[in-house]
This record gives sequence, C-alpha cells and structure tokens, in this order.
Amino acid sequence: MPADPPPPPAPPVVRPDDGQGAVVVERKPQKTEPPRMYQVVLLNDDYTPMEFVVMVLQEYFNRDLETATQIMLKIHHEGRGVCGVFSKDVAATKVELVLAAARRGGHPLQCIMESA
Ligand code: TYC
Repeated sequence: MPADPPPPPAPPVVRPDDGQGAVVVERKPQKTEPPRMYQVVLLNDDYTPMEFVVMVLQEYFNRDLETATQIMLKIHHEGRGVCGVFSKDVAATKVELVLAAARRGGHPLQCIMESA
C-alpha cells in the first residue's frame, strides 16, 4: 500500500498586531570604508638646522639616515615634503610631537597634516 502523502505545511501563525510586538530592523548590507588617511608634511624655513630635520625624520618617522637626509633635502629645495601617511589620530599625534620638539629646540619648523 502506498504511503500517505505528507501533510501540508502548517500555515504561519498570525496574531493580531497589538502594537507591542517586536520591531524588525532591516540591516543595510554593511559597507566598511577604509579609514581616511592623512599625510604629515614638513615645511621648509630658513632657520631650522638641516641636522634637526634629519633627526626629526629619524626619531618620529622611523627613517634611516639616508632616507631622512633625502627627504630633508627635498623639503629644503621644494618647500615641503611628506614624512609619512597615517590614520587621523596618529598623524595628529606626530604633528604635535614634532612641533613640541621644534619649540623645545627653539626652531620655527612647521609641520602639518592633510588629507592623503
Ligand atoms: N632650509 C633649512 C636650512 O637651510 C633646512 C630645512 C629643511 C628646514 C627642511 C626645514 O622642513 C625643513 N637650514
């Protein structure tokens, strides 16, 4: 004897909306943008010693002596140069540290950050 066909699926339970029901929040598909990046830029001036700028690039931007010297000379000749590219917080901290070191040394060195 053939088996009985399976029973039809139970209909969904529908309760009248009493205004107290759970709220279903539909999620948008998550789009995670990469964090915005900022370049830290040193500006040329006529007074800050070259050795001090090289030291800054070594100490705060982890450049070796040769690279630091190249960047310093580029700033000296072109007026400005990028020291590195960082997240916003890190770039802001670098700017503060460099400016504090320059003021301590009595140098007018300027350091800025700008959107990369
Ligand atoms: N122009 C400076 C000098 O001749 C050197 C210098 C380089 C200063 C880079 C600032 O960001 C700077 N002593």
